Amino acid sequence: MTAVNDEQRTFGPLGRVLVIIPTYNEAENVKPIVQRVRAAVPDAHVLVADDNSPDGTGKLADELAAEDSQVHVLHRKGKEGLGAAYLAGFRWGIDEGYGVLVEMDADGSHQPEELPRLLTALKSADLVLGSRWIPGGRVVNWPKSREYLSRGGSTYSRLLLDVPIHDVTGGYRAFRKETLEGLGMSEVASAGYCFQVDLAWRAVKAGFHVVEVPITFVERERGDSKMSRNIVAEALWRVTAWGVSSRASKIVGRKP
Ligand SMILES: Nc1nc2c(ncn2[C@@H]2O[C@H](COP(=O)(O)OP(=O)(O)O)[C@@H](O)[C@H]2O)c(=O)[nH]1
Ligand SMILES: [Mg+2]
Repeated sequence: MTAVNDEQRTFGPLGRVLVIIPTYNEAENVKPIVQRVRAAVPDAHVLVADDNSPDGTGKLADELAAEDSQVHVLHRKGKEGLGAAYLAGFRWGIDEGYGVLVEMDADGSHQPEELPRLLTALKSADLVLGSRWIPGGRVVNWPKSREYLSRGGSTYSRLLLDVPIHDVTGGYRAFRKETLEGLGMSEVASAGYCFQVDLAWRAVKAGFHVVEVPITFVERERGDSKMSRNIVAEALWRVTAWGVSSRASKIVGRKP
């Protein structure tokens, strides 16, 4: 799918790193996660993208930003979903001149201590995905029901969309700025977890070199998951609709 053989490709320097952490009611988690990122990758900057959390997460993030010039806060007007928060964060980061944009949950599931490995892999890739479902990847303290949903969602998306990715719903990722600029961010409408499928699929279709590296995903200890039936339903109908329409266009476009 890539225009040139990946081995022949040269990848430019990474540039400055921005770790984007979307938050909605993460008051117990925001300080520890920002501190862990700052300790694990001291050169990186952090952007907390808060959807006006009623529990005061945004104010706590402001306190962190006041003490540390490498911490920034994007205050959004209300809860609009993970996808919208990331898109706003990506735009902010690209405008501010960062070369690498990282996605990371606030709840500690994505361990900042693993970020150096993702960044190393990005030196010879356009997009790096932290993967639970390749050898070396694992989940800790996850209920079996969540594991089946995640594995099932990834397998369904992989087969239907024909993406060669094992963990396509995961949200621990590092993008080069050029990758985000080249995958048509302005057309992304997905709000919930299918946002992750959407971006990965777009990156593969655009011919970018996408690499999975194993991660250990640790279930949150504090605060509540924002996972809902609506989020699962959105992912199911959107992925199904994408799969059907891309297959239909392949059949129509096929030469006899
Ligand atoms: N800004 C923003 N962040 C969100 C929203 N929904 C979820 N998040 C954040 O996205 C991350 C992943 O959500 P989480 O509830 O842990 O999902 P789970 O790990 O699948 O159970 C966390 O940092 C949440 O605070 C939202 O609507 N807006
Ligand atoms: Mg979580």
